Amino acid sequence: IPDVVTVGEAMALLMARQPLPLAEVSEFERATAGAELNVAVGLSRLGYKVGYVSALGKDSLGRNLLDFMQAEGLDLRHVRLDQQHPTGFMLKSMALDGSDPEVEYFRRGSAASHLSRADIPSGAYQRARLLHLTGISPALSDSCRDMALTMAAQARGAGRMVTFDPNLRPRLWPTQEAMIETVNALASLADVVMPGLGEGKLLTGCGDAAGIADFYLARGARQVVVKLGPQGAYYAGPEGRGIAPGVPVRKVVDTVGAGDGFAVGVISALLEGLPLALAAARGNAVGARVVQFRGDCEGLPTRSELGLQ
Ligand code: KDG
Repeated sequence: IPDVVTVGEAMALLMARQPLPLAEVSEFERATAGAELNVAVGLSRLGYKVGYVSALGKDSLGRNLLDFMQAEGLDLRHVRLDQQHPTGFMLKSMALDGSDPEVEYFRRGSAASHLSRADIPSGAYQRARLLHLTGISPALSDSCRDMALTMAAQARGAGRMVTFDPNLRPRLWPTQEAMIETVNALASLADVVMPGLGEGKLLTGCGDAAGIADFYLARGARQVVVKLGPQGAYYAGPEGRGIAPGVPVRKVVDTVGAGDGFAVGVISALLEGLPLALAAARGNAVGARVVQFRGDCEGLPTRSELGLQ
């Protein structure tokens, strides 16, 4: 039985080696991407058994991802190989000043976008302690949205912990209204909701972190952590509220993946029974490490790199 189950799209990532607009870059470095995959990898590096549910095309990008996921020790029993549809990929620019890089997706019609309710694992996966979801998979297609909502409702109904990162990707949604509606529907099925401050404002209409936390607590969340970037995170739950201060970083190399690193820190700490304040602090520590690496998941630490037993 895995400790954690997550579902999402794994993508090949081509990272620019030159600080130019993507259309002018001639050299790329190959890596991997996918918000839930990053979380899966991070939790696996911290010693957890993670079941990753996904679909890959039967192509070289899919084989490369499978090798990577195997090397990271993920449980891949429920990664389906799709004969008909390709593995998605994305390009990422090199940002030299710590700003968010330019990202371009090639994922429409991908194998993972064809995931559906029929891919929901039964058996051991239904007994995992925790299900982690983001707002990306439900954006991929109607069948993916149905799958994510069904998995969340099942896990919640069975009393398993559900963690949720809205991870808003407006360009994957037909309209902003559809995005807000589905993401908030998923959030209301989660025990722990972890929006960024900007995302939280857009999703709730509230102007500050405390208001965002109140919004989700009133809709069924037990704990809310709002990411404040370099300022750290605001947390609210039954044990109280407060700010876990940000961890200073010498140089921000690439911001992408910081939120996933944050989720890794929070989830691992909650699995260890730590209070939310310490979980948010660990989230900050992992996020701060991830922004110092170019890849989306290269900076995810092992236990000893994080100073843990
Ligand atoms: O959170 C990091 C992700 O943005 C990245 O790895 C790719 O899943 C991804 C997406 O859809 O943006």
